[in-house]
Amino acid sequence: MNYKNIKYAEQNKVAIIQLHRPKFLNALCDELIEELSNALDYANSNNDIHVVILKGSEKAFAAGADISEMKNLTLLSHIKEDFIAKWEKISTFKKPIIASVAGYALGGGCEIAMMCDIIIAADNAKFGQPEINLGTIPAAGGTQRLVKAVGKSKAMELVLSGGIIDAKEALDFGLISKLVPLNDLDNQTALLANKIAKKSLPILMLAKEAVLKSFESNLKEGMVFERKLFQSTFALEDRKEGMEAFLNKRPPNFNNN
Ligand code: DAK
Repeated sequence: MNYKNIKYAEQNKVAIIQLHRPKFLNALCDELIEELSNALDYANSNNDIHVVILKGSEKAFAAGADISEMKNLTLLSHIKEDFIAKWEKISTFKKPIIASVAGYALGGGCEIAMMCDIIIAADNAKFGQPEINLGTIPAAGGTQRLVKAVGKSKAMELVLSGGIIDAKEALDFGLISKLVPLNDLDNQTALLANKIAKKSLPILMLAKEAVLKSFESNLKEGMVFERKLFQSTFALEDRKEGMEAFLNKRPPNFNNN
């Protein structure tokens, strides 16, 4: 695969996608988003891949959408082309995806991190939705997912002031699941990814789908959905294997079916 703005690698059952536009702090230009979308399609179609890690550089996960491209957009261009579709490839990706964040995760950068299932951040990470400073507002979930992650008051503070929070504050508010030293970020992300990658792929996908449902449904609907997915695990060999392995005091040998 010949990418210009990202790097793609596979290690065991984990795909690592690195945003790689260092001169522009990984600003998310159209071409980068297109490549990211293609890489996710590839990781999705490869049955050996169970987990994806999305990372940037030490200085920037991504400093947002590319402002030099964005400045030329018009209402008409937005109406004619729905730019969000390619961005949403991340939020609709069915396998687990971990954002490994160092440095700036601003605007669209913060939004794509929030589209991922888990965010692990280095101690130099900085999160924010500074679109207000550009005379616009977040457009890839920054007013929606952020509220769910950190609550209304903190989300309002960030969206209305364009302020930036550090990794410690992001951890305190529940935006990230883990804060690690910068020099340990890759290692800690890989440890978690490898742990998840050992599980049954179809069961992982069902578990992810069930958790995501909570964003869109009330508790009662979510519980019904969860129960249906729970029941459907009983049609899979891996459910049988998991329980038999426990009862026979041995590790499970999942075959992803
Ligand atoms: N776009 C384009 N270039 C960027 C950039 C960005 N977002 N961020 C940084 N750069 C470029 C800088 O212009 C500079 O380029 P040169 O001058 O060297 O040519 C280079 O990267 C290095 O940046 P700085 O010199 O500024 O580096 P500093 O360390 O001094 O500052 C910074 C780092 C991150 C604080 C600063 O670069 C900064 O404030 N960047 C902009 C952050 C920002 O405002 N981000 C939000 C962008 S709006 C949508 C989906 C999503 C979105 C919109 C629509 N649809 C699907 C419809 C999202 C919108 C946004 O993200």
